[in-house]
Amino acid sequence: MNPLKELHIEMIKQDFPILNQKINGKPLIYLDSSATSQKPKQVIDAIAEYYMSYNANVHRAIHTLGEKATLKYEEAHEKVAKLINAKKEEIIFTRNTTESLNILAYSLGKNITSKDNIVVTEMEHHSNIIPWQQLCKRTGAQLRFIPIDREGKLDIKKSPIDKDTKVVSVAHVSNVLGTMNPIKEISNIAHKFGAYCIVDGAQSVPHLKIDIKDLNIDFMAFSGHKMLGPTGIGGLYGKKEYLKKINPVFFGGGMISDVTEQDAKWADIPNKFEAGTPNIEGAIALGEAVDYLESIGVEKISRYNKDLTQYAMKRLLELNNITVYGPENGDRIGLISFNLVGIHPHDVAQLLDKEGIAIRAGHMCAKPLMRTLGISAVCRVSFYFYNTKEDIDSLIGSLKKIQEVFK
Ligand code: 7TS
Repeated sequence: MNPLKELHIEMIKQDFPILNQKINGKPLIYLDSSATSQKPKQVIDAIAEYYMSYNANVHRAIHTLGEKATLKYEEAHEKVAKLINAKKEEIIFTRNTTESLNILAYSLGKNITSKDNIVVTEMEHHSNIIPWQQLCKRTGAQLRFIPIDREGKLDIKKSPIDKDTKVVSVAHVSNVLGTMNPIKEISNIAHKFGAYCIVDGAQSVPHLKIDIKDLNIDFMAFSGHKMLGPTGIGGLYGKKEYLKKINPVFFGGGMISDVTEQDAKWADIPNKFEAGTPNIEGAIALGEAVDYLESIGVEKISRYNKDLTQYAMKRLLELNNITVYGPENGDRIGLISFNLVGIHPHDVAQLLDKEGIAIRAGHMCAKPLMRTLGISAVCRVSFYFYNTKEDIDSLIGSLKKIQEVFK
C-alpha cells in the first residue's frame, strides 16, 4: 500500500487539539516537529489524570496514591524499554537528550586521560559536542570529528577512530541534514578499537523502529518531547553491564542502598542514576506517548514519514534558486533544510508564519556544521505523521510567493 495512504491522517489529527486552530487567520501548518512534536490529547490527559487522581511521590509511600504513582512510573520505564528493545532497568529517565549526553560525558569521563581521544561527527547538535569539549578540557583528551562528504553523509573512510579512542558518539539522524547514519557500521568500528558507542537518538527515536541490540550500541540518548511526550522528560539507555559499572553523577535521595556518615552505596540500576524526586507525570505521559506511537505502529509511521520527506524533497527541488542540504534521496527522514538564494532564513520563516506555516530558521544548534557548509543559517521544515502532502503543497505555494516578493 502507498505509505501516504496507510494512515488515517484526518482521524489522527483529531487527537492533536493544537493543530485545529488558525494562526494569522490561516489554518496552522506545523512543520517544526524536529524542534518539538505536538502532543495528542491522550498524553495531555495523562498529565491531568496524574494530578487529579493519584499525585504522590514514587518509591517511598505505602499509601494507595503512592503505590499507583510508583506502579505507573515503573510501567513507563517498561514501555520505553520495550519500544527500543531494551530491558526495563536499562532505561534511565533524564530531562532530555542534552542531560543524558552530559551524564555520559561526566560518568565515562572519569577514566579518560590526556592520551585518549573522543570521536563525534561534523554533523552533531551542540548537545553532542559541548559536553565532550568540556570533558577534553578537563582531561587533556583530544576531540576528533568524522567528516561529512559533499552529499551530507558521513565519510566513514576518513574516520579518525583509533586505538586511543575511548568514546564514539554519533547522531542517528542529523537535525540539519536529515541524514540517517550507518550506526551498525560505526559501532562495529568503535568496538573493534574497544571504544564505547553512543547514539544521539533525538531525531531517530520519534521516526524509526529502533532495536538497540541490532544496532549493537552501548548507550543512547533521546528526548520525550520530540516523540509526542511532554518537555522535561527524556531517556538514557545504557547496556546493563555498563550502567552497573559506571558511576552516577547526581547524588541524593532515591539512589542509594545504604548511607553512613562518611560514605554511601548505590541502589540498583536505574535508580542509581535517578537521584531526587523525578519528573513523575512526565515519565507517565511519555509512557502514554509510547502507547500512542505503538497503537499507530512505529514502522507505519516510519514509512509515512520517509515518503512525506521524499515528496517534500521532490517539490522543493522544483523551485528555482533553492539550495537543499543533505542527501537528495535515500538515507534521510523527517526533515529538510534549505536556503532560498538571496533571502535570509529569518525572513522566510517570518513570512511563512504570516501564512500560518511554522518552520524553524537559524543555525539549528549545529554551528560547526554550518561552518563546514559555509553558511550561517538555514530554513528547516520537519514533519511528523500528522502532516500531509497538502501541507507540503501549501508550503511550496507560499515559498513561491516569497520568492516573487523578493524578486
Ligand atoms: N541532538 C539532536 C540531534 C537534536 O536534534 C537535538 C534537539 C538535541 C540533541 C537536543 O535535544 P534536547 O531535547 O535536549 O534539547 N534539536 C532541536 C532542533 O533541531 N531544533 O530545536 C531543537
